[in-house]
Amino acid sequence: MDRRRFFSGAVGGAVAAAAVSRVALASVPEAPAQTSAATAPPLLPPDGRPYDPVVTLNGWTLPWRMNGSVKEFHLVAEPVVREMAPGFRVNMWGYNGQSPGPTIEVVEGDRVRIFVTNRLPEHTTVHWHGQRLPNGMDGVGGITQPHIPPGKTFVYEFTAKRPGTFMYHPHADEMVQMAMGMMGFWVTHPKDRADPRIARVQRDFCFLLGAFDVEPGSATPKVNTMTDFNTWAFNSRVFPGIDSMNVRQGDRVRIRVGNLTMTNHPIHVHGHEFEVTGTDGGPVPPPARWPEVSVDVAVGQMRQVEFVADEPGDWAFHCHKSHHTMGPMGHEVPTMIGVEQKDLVAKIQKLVPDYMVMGDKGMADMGAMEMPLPDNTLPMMAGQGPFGPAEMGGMFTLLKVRAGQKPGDYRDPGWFRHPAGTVAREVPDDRAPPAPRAPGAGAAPAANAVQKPAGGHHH
Ligand SMILES: [Cu+2]
Repeated sequence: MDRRRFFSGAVGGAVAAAAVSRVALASVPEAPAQTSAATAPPLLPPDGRPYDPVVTLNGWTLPWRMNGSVKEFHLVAEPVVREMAPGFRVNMWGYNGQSPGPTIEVVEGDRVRIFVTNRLPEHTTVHWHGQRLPNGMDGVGGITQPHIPPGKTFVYEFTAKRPGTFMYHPHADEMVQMAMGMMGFWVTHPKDRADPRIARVQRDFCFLLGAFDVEPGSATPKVNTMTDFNTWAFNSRVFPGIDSMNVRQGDRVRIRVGNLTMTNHPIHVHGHEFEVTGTDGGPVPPPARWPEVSVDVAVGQMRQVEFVADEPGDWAFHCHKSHHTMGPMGHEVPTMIGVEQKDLVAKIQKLVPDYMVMGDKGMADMGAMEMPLPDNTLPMMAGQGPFGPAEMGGMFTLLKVRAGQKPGDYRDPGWFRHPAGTVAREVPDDRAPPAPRAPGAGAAPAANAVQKPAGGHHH
């Protein structure tokens, strides 16, 4: 019930950005903050040059103030509590009330001034990843600028020279600050809306890939982790807490993904082929594009993919590393497929009371099982679909394509209603053709032999 309400209320709900700080210095614009993890509707530009705004998955766009011809933004680096999924709250560092920070949207050629206030317990900087700018605005602490001490406000100013997909993040105590969630998205829209390299699209989604090491039962990421991350996120949310991308059938859809984790993520779409139309270096020239259904987003990269959403349905959209679509789990769990463990478990639990076993028929059991979990931890595989448990977590969401979705409507349309006869279904044994086996194949292991014994295949 909670999840349903969360999904359906995510986009339609009020996401008014409240001004939480009246900065003493009159020349510094207010710093809006956002406390809801719902996907905010696109921020239609109230002034400045026109553009087609993006939608940040479980995030929002930072409002600005025009000062003469300069767009002024105010970021506040600060500790935040991010609800990574309903009931799972994590202490992070972020910007303006959230991790990741708000998306910054500007237009090619805009003069941009960004005030950055540091409310962290240690110094920080902001690096504008991918931008052409004066060297002293590049945000590398100690190299191109002094660090921003706690309590101080610095200002960055440059012209957004080229259109494309960018990110921002600290270049100060980087491993800790990024492990704590400090990152944000930046989109520079083309000045010329008829730019032949950049199609106009009906839906333009963006999010950052994130990895955290949150010990089950705790609420603060470990910051010295280098490889053993256990919580894989789109915009610091994990499935089933990630909103679906809801589009109208026939829409041209753009999805922009940035990777600030420490490993690569093959991002995969079901039911459609996409083209990479832009990278961290800018638009890909149209003759250099090719269709595919997965694109690897390496560390520090951004990729933007586009396709026409012409197949109605609820299509999975996820990282294809299968352990990145799972919630936290122990790293030392042995494979138990095929192992009879009835008696073993009781014996081990006498020695190790918390001992949990991986299922002897795979791990699908665990999606349905109510296991005792520490407080503030996600089930390892969660999410309920219309046909049962989804056995997914982490970097997973849905692309929902509907003929009836209105232009500009981002609300969740609910589960897809499959036309009669179009869902995989059970058939009686005698309706199935014979199942040939590879010549010389051995007998199936006992644990897999759930069906009637095949017979005649023992050599
Ligand atoms: Cu991944």
